[in-house]
Amino acid sequence: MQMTWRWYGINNDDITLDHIRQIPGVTGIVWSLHDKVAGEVWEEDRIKETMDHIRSKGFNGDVVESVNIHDDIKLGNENRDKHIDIYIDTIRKLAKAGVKVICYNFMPVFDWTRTNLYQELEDGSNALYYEKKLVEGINPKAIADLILGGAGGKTMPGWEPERLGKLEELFECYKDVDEDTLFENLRYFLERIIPVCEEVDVKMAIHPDDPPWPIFGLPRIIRSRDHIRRFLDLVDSPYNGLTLCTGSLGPNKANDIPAIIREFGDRIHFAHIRNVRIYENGDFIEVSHRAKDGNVDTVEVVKVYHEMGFKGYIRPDHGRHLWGEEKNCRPGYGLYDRAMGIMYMLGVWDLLDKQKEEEQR
Ligand code: DNO
Ligand code: MN
Repeated sequence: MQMTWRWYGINNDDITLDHIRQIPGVTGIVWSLHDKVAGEVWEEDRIKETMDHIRSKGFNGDVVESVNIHDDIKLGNENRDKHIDIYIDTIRKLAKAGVKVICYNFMPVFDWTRTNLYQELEDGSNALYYEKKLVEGINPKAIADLILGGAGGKTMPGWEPERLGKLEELFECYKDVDEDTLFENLRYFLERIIPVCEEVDVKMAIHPDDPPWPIFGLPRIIRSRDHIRRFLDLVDSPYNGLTLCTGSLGPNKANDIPAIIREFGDRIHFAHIRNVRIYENGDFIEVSHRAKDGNVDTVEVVKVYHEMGFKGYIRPDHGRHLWGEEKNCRPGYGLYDRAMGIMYMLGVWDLLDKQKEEEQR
């Protein structure tokens, strides 16, 4: 296992690499060029500048999250090949710079969706919250306004104001795209990119849909054990793999996450770990990484990774906002709760290492 931290880039993150150096056990920085919208070319010098900066602080920059996919690819329209060519160009450039894993998602229109970015918890901290009824009752534009308004101008991956300005048009384009069509469009994309990934040794790692159910009538196809199986079978190559995000699969109690990790372990290249608390009415809130605080058995999750000798990358995913970060930090990406999450995971991991050593003696 290699512990990593998601960082938003030079001059784009209040949390610097010097801060991150002080968190025990972190060896890698998960990065992206966050000003790039889906379909834009990534320049080699920008990639090099970021990689050099990351390496100068003693980290590796092996994982990029994300290179976003243009809607023309998800829609499977006549412009898709042009956008796939650009995607391949980015894969090649990232490989040249030493990147090993690319995380992406295939959610139409919206990336992760929440109704309140700063919902207060009983301890006075706050966190990302999803109110099921609200999403069922309002239109997509209202959600987009709510999220972009709440973020106070900070870049948030998947929520690019440029793209979301054209929501109505986008929804119109997706009106005939159902689950099967979306799977076919994903297959087309993978069949073109995976041979390149095999050639340049870059592993693709799809991120599950968040929340793990369809919203606003849009299909969502990476959200359960069966969906993941179908996805992996589209192109049966180790380079076609997963980002296994416990917080994204977590809000659906039917998802047995430890069992999913056991089953698909050899195709997991990147593990996102976080916890969610699910309420009876289907609402959920993001809580600390501690297993007892929510519905995801994070201890069991770490245990399964340990048992299988997981060699991939792990990062704490979203955390709560605390100790002055409330309403100030990039939603889900404060310093303190994620740092505590790392210590929690490493605590479990180190104990398991010790037990294993003792068994072998
Ligand atoms: C939440 C985050 C996601 C992720 C993208 C990857 O769980 O990990 O927003 O960054 O979906 O494309
Ligand atoms: Mn995640």
